Amino acid sequence: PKNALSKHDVMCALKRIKVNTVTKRDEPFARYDFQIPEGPLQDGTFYNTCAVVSSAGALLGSRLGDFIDSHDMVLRFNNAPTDNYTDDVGSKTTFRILNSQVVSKPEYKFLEDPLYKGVSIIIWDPANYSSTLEEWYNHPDFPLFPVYKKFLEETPNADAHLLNPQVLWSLWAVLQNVSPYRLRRNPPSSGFIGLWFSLNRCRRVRVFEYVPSTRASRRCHYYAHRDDVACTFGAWHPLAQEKALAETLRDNSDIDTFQRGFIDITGLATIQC
Ligand code: NCC
Repeated sequence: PKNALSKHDVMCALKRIKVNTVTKRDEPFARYDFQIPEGPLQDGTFYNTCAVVSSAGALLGSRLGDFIDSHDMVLRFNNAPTDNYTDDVGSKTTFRILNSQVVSKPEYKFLEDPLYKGVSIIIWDPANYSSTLEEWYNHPDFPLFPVYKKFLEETPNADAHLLNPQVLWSLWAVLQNVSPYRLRRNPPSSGFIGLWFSLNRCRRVRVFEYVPSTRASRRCHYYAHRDDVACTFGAWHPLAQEKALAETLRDNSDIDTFQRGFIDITGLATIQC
């Protein structure tokens, strides 16, 4: 059976996928003089405890803010705010993972909004399965590259990197390998990218309202009124598969998971493969 991978196998599969971001020496980015910072994200800092805060509506009323802020690193997604929601989601942000819509669509004001200043940023956009960086540059899903270039030029000490799109398909392959049925070839959600990134950088990772707790509702985001169950269970992203996999990796109690609303996963550094 295809779903016979052990937890250890899955951890090792995730560990084999390296945090690969575009460098200023990669073409075509070198030729167009993108001011991509030299070092790895946050200079490669390794953290003790990390909080990955999903944007799920179920965070509303959770009062998990202080607990989230007690982590050494806090990772958030897209335009998810903390102002006005700190009781439930905390106020600290170390990283943001952004999809290319948030970078490129004027409504998100990526260049102006203080939400994107003073934090480290990982940007992703899906290239075709076997595209080169050159092909990706010419045919991104959303027109992120000119905006990213401008951000690097306008933001002193920007720590903003592009995830190599190959990583997305490597992550997708892990999801496919644990799935008993065939997945559509759509990239994982920002949430799964954040989970994988944190497992690489942290001794312990807590992921908030990714595996839905008893607070789960039809509400999409904690910060907006819109109802849409697809946000929690997936439509385009293989979200249900991501969450099923994440649930198998947890080593905390059912009370934590389903009442308090977080899963706890050991980082990849100590896993022997
Ligand atoms: O909604 P989104 O994700 O920004 O949420 C971030 C991550 O939190 C997890 N999540 C969210 C809502 C929910 N009810 N349950 C959850 O578990 C998911 O893991 C999700 O990845 C994205 O992944 O980038 C996504 O972005 C939005 C949207 O582009 C941004 O919010 C900007 O407005 C996508 N929605 C649309 O394109 C309409 C969404 O599909 C995925």
